[in-house]
Amino acid sequence: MMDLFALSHTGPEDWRAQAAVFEEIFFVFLVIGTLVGVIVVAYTLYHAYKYRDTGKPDESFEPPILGELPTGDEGPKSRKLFVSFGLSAILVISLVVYSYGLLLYVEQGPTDDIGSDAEHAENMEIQVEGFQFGWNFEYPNGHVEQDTLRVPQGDDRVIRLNVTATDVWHNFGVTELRIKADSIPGQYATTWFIPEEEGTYLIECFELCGLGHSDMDGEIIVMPEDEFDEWYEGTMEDDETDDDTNDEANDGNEDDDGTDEEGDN
Ligand SMILES: [Cu+2]
Repeated sequence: MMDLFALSHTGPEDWRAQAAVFEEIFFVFLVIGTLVGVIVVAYTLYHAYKYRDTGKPDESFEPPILGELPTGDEGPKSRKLFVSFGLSAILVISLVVYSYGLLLYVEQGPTDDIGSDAEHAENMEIQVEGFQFGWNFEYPNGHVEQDTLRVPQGDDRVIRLNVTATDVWHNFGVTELRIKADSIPGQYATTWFIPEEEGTYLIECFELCGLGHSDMDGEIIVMPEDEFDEWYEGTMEDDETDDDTNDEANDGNEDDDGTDEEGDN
């Protein structure tokens, strides 16, 4: 079943963002729902009019008898019932199969072999960690950034997020990208997006997690690839410098402590 649907989509030309998938599902249900609604209401009104009380007895009208079961082989009335049941069943089952297929795609993402596919080596996996009250993003090179996730623009790459939390339950969501994942200590939830368009997307926490919950915002910045590369390379140097600075600072503290101890003695 999975092959029939979105998982057979292997190339970027077949990839679709979650937003596009959900918009399509919404559109299909809206159209079918409206169509069914119009038919049902029109049919009801038509019969309300056709069988209205005219004050004269209608000889041809056969009211249903209490306890009468439709058999499907006795005249047009029962056939009508079976046709409407049949059509409803076909409609509902098709919708279930259709949306289930798309949801499998949403769960799985456009491709399984992230990172191992040479053509799309620029796919990226980010570790997301929710805490009271913010988000930490760890890049493949080990660089950690708080509250801002920078990614390179490109409609042929997938950004995969591995979401967890350090303290309490949070929920990582970006409305505009239609992505959401539980952020729970000790558990990993995954979600993904395609950074199709440059821009800034608001990250919010969707699980009431404490006093600072409403300020638990962040942003995803989709930036031009070359700018991103430049920034990303810079992060490695920054991290090295940071480490050095920390080491020096620590050395300094140790010296201070030494002096204090001497003073106490
Ligand atoms: Cu939160």
